[in-house]
Parts: sequence; C-alpha cells; structure tokens
Amino acid sequence: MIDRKTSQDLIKLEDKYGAHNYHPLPVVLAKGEGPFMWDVEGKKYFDFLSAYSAVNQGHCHPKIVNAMYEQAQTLTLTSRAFYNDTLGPYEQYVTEYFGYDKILPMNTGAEGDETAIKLCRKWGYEKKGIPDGEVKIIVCENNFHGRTITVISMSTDPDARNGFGPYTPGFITIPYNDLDALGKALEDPNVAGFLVEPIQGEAGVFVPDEGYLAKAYEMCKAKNVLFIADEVQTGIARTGKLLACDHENVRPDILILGKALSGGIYPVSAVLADDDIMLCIKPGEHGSTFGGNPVASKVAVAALEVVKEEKLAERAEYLGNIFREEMQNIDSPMIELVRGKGLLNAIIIKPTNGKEAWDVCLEMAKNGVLAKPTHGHIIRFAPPLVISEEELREAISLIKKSILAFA
Ligand code: IF1
Repeated sequence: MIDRKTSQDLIKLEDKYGAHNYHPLPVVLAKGEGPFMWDVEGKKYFDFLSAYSAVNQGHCHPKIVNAMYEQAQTLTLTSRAFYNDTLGPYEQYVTEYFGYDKILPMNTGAEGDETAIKLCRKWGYEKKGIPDGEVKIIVCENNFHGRTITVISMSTDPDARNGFGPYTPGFITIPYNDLDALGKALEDPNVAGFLVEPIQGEAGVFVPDEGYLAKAYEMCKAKNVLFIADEVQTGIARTGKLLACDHENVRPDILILGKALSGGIYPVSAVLADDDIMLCIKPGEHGSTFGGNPVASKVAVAALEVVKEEKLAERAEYLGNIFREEMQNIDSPMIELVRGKGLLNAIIIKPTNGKEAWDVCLEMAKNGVLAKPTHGHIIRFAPPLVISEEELREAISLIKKSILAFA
C-alpha cells in the first residue's frame, strides 16, 4: 500500500515529533519550480517569500541542481584537513565576483555573522591595538543576524533573546538609521566594528534614509572602525543591485553573505574581506567541517553565474518598481504603507474589522500566493527574482483580491 499523507497528516506529524519553535502557515509544500510551489494536494502557489530570500534564482534552478548533482556523485566532503580541487576555483571566482582579496567559507548566515565578529575582534586587537578583552562592536536595534548565543546577545527582540542568557558581552546597541547615535558610539576608542543590515529584514523591510549607509561608512573610516555589512538577506540581487550597499556605492570592509549564495539549494555562507583584515585569523583559529565543501563550492559558483546570466539584479529593480506602484494603487484602508527596494518589499497592514496580517496571508494562500507576516502587522513580499512580469502581474491581482476581500 502506498502511504499518501495529506497536508493535515503531515502537519500533525510535525506538531507531534518536531520542536515547537515555529508557527508556520498551514500549507504543506511538496514541489517547487521557478517562482512556484505546489502543496501535497497539488495546489499551485506563487512563492512570495523565497525561503526568506534564499531562493532568488527560483526553485530547483536546473543549472544549480545539476552542479550539485554532478559534484555529489564525485566528491562531497573532504574537511579542510586536506586541499580539494573545487575550493580554490570557487574562492577565486567569488572574490573576483565581489571584489575582495579573500573569502572565509561557512554554511549558515548566523555562522557568517559569528565569523565576521571573530574577525573584527581579532583585527581590533592585532591591528587597532585595543587592549585584550576590550573590543566592542556597534550593532543596531531591531537587527536580525541569526539564532546563536552571540548573535542573540546583539538582539533587542525579546522573543529571540529572553530566557537564553547569559549573553555575550562586547556590543553597543544604537538605534538604526541614526547617525548621531553612531557618532556618539564611535567616540569609544575600543570600538572595532559597526555591524549593520543595509535594509533591516526582520524589522519589516525597514529601509534607512538615503545616504545613511554612505555616511555611516565615512564615519567609521574616520575612526578606524570596520564597516561590516550583513547582506545575508539583502545581497545577491534581491534589492535591485548585486549588494544593497551598491545603492550607495559603499564597499563594506567585511561582507557577510548567505542564503541566495546557493540559490537556496544548500546552506552556503561566506565572509569576504581584504588581506589586511582576513589574515588576522591564522590556521586553527576558526573553521567548520562543512564550510567550503566541494558541493557547496560548485553550487555557489553556479548560483552566482545564474545571477549574472539571467540579469537578476536588473530584473529585481524593474519588477520591484512595478510591484510597489501596483500595491500603492490598491484602494484599501488596510494598506497603511508600502516600502522596500527591488523585490524585497513589505506592506504594513492596519487591522480592519478584527482582521490582521495573518488573516491576509491565509486569504492569499487560499488564492494561491504564499507570504508570511512579521511582527503581527507587516507582510514581507519577496518572490524569486526569476518571476516574469506577466507572472508578477498575475500574483499582484491575487494579492489585491485577497486584501479587498476584507473591505
Ligand atoms: C529563521 C527573519 C528573514 C538574516 C540576516 C543572518 C541571518 C538571517 C540579515 C541568519 C536570517 C532568517 C532566518 C529565518 C527567518 C529569517 C528572516 F524573518 F527572521 F528576519 F530572512 F527575514 N542575517 N534570516 O536575515 O541566517 O543562520 O538562518 O542561515 O527561521 O530564523 P541563517
């Protein structure tokens, strides 16, 4: 007998056997292709989350899948105890692609942030001459950099943080998008770095004022402080440029990438920096069993090639303008604000007749568009960048229909 489980069966299984650390929408997905996903019952959806911007290149991109498949049949993992024939070529490709001397390969975004923090601390002691144990890093309120203890120690979100102490010291928290606060924090001579998301994702796609990043970078330079950009979510074409920092011609001293670096096919993250910084970490001081493994290396090269070949940054820029314009045109009191850059956008929902963002997302799912609320009143919209204009317009009309259902 074939065991065909329904969505309800599968939800029950997760509920019974999985930790309750998520509250998903009640949709059980079984297949993905390009901008689409299908549930267990065969219903088709537009994916407007893209696995939090990991699937920028579209689901199961054949070129990336093929790169993975071929390498998986050849050599998957050697550890870094030995050299292998894929890592060097990947390192050359990715550093030339982003314009840095060196890469340190890791797996998840949080590991990328952890790596950047270690690198910055080491640089602070070795190059800036900060007394041992005294390095501080400036971070922003409402940041999201992942789930590890040190990363949540930088968080101001009670859900992410509370109950998980004691916390890692060495951080100064300032409001985001506040250059005065940054200036004051930079007065501390023990500050070695400023870690910032060019657009705050989890905070609800909060776009800072124009010029914020450029000015912040300049202020860091003046104080010999490293500007560290977490582009795990904003990077790799999502916001209409290869990096969100490119909008202001800022070149971070340390760049953190993840998610779409693999097209969502495999956990691949990276920290990029020039020699003066990167060589502060010596053999034995940092690493990971899987970081820079052959499959990851091949997958990342293919994923980055797709971004260029299919002009995904240009597409995100063009389609993003259409998306925001169309959303702003929806005549509903529920839409308080539309914001974003490229295809990283959000709508702030004003609760109406007792209906809020969660209800809108359920209605959209019913109509064939998957998106997720954040902070109760914000819906993030981030389709794969391979979506066509026609498909985008179709999805927009479904979103419109869903919102107007609550009029
Ligand atoms: C979850 C949010 C997105 C990130 C930035 C590092 C990481 C993330 C800027 C860590 C991860 C994720 C993880 C995901 C939810 C999600 C998220 F809603 F929480 F904010 F994308 F919008 N830096 N973001 O956004 O990367 O270790 O997860 O690979 O379920 O926690 P990771």
